[in-house]
Parts: sequence; structure tokens; C-alpha cells
Amino acid sequence: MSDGLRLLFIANFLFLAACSNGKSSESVFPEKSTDSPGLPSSCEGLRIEGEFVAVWEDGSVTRENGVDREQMIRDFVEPNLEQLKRVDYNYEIKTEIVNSNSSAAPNWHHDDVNSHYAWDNNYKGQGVLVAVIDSGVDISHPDLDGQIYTNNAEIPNNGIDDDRNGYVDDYQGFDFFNESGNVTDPNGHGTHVAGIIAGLHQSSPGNPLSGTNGVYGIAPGVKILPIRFMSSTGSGDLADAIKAVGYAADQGASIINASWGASVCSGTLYEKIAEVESKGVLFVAASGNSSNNADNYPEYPGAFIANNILSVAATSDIGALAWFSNYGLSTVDVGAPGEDIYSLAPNSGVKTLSGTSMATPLVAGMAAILKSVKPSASYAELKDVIEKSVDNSQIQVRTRGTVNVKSALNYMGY
Ligand SMILES: [Ca+2]
Ligand SMILES: [Ca+2]
Repeated sequence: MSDGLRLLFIANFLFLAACSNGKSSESVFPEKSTDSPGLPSSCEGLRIEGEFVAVWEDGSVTRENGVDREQMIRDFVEPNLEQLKRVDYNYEIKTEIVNSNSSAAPNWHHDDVNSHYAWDNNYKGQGVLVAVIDSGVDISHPDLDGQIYTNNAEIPNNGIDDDRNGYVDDYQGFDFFNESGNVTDPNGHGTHVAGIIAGLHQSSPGNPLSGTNGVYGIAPGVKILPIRFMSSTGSGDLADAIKAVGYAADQGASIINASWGASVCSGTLYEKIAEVESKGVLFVAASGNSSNNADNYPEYPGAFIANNILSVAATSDIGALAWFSNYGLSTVDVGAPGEDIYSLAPNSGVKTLSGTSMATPLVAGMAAILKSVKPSASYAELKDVIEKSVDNSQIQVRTRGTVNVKSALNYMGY
């Protein structure tokens, strides 16, 4: 080590030591969330008036009412400084979905990413838990029969937190929007996402189309952990999103699907996602549907730069970037089919939808397939394989490519 480097190293060390000892209201609730490492400098978003998010040292997350930052620091942060980890503004978050014209063939996306290769070899994501943090999931859909994670330590609908994990009746997921064990999906977005990942392949009585017109989940061997935090209109908030990410990791999900976002550059959300990195969680996130270069007009969490985030752009059936999709050579990692995607709808239905919301679960399901063939694979290996095995489609994302299941499996030697 040269003297210059050593000095820098010592200086850094002293700086870090000083920071960790001196917790202040400014460090707990910085004026700009950008004070977290890894966040870009342009961070603005839709704040929810009068609402704040508190992340406590014990890991709990609460929503707090207040007038403004000044008042919150005086009346809330200062008196609770020792117990508080971070305080942030609360923000609105929305699903990443657009209207669809449905001109593509049903299941074109599976031909595009070569899902058939995985299915033919019985690589279906067996034994992998994928959290769908969304608007809920219609877990009674016949094409999701047996596809939903069950918490056997919890007795459903008895009003008691039987396994004492802090969540009452979280038998098959949890609804943070209503604080309930019922994850029903009045919006439909989360059910569509779950179907893209885990929809059963055989035709069922509830699926009016069958055979070649049926819905096929990319990884029908996985279990879905449904976590609701969005309303019937597909909007939720930062506070519940943070809780949902923590819950997913605590329940053992190795992959989180986040088909949502906003121009909310929140240090608290960033830190929660970074925290679940230590639990080995791969966080697959939508890049957004604003037709923007996300490097300049980022939407989060997709545009966060973090080791365990895989940000997904949407492509169309002609192999190009979808007209609505965000892109970006540094903030968006890969492309995946996301236009005219055929999947499940609540009440035994089926539906075609478009969005980076639809591209994201295809990649999450693909990651689950890779995890099932090699359970010891870390999130970093999954991400690396997916990125290095893309088809070069020259789209404006970091890898310049679109995901391919067969190439990824081949890359791993399967
Ligand atoms: Ca419980
Ligand atoms: Ca119970």
C-alpha cells in the first residue's frame, strides 16, 4: 500500500468511525435521502402530505404523522433518537403497467426467451420461494392451485399470531395495505404477475383457453409468497413497501419480484433492499414505463445501484425495446418480453397486459429456475449468469441484451 493510499484509508476509517458514533437528527432524517451511499444525486418524488416513515433500530417500520421535517425532527426524531434508525418522507408508489393492444401471439414471450428448453428438462423452479410484493394475489385462482407458499406454523383466520412473527394469520402471505392475512387482489396486477411466474401448465376448469392458448408460468415449480401493499387502484406507499421487503426476506424468499416504482429516491427503501442482500435475496425490479432514459429520469427501486437489484426493461415481440419502457446504460440491467403478455386475472380469469411489470416476473421466474438447478447459487451468481447469457438485442440497457433461459442454463452447464 502506498503512503498516499494508506493515508486515504486511515482518513476514511476515522470518518466512518466518527459517523457511527455520532447519531444525530440530521443523520437519522437527512434533508435529502441522497445521503445514503449508492444513491444518485437527482432524487425527487411525490411525497404524501403530512406522512413520514420511521425505521426503528429493532427493525420495525411505522408510519408517522407530522407537519414538516422541522417539526418532525423537533417533536419525533430528537425524543426518539436512540431508538430510531432512519426517518424519511412517505411517498406514493404505483404499479408499472400500461394499456395493451394485444397484437402479439399468446405466449410469444416463452418462445422469445426459450422457456421450453427449461420445461423440457424439468427445470421449473422447484423448491424456490419467490415473493410477489404487489396488489395481492388471487390465491384461489385454479391456475395457482398448489402454487402458493403456506406458513404451516400459522393457523389461518383465528385472529392469533400463532407463530409469533408479528403478523396475525399470515398463513399464505400478508396484506400490509389492510394489515390482514387475506391477500386478495382487487386490482389484478399481482395475480397477473404471479401467473407469469408460476401459472400451472395444464388447462384447468377455470381457464377458458387451453392447450396452446393456455397461460404458462415460466417457473411452475416455485412457490409464490403473496405480499400485498397496493390498493385496488394499484397504488401503495413507501412505508408498506419497506415492511413488505423485510417480511419477504424474513419468510425465506430468495427472490423478490417488484413490479412497481416511482420517482421516489428513498434512502430508507434503498437501505432495506441492501439489508436483505445479506440474507441472499435477489431483488428483481421494473425499470418503469415512462419511455425515459432512467439514467437521467430514474424510477425506484429499479434505478437504485445495488449489488442485489436486477432492473428490467420491457421488449416487444419484434425484439425491440417496448415503446413505453424505460432504458439506461447504467441503471437498467437487462431486457425481457413485456408487451402483450398473456397471464392470469382474478376470479379464474385470463388477461393480456403490458408493462415493465410483466417483463420483471419473467426474469424473477427465470432466476428461480436457475436457483432450482443449483440451490447453492448466490443472488450474485444468479444475477451474473442472467446478465452474461443475454441475447445481444442492442437495446439501451447495461448488458445490451434480452434474457434467454436456455442460454443461461447452458452457461451454468445445464
Ligand atoms: Ca404470524
Ligand atoms: Ca393465526
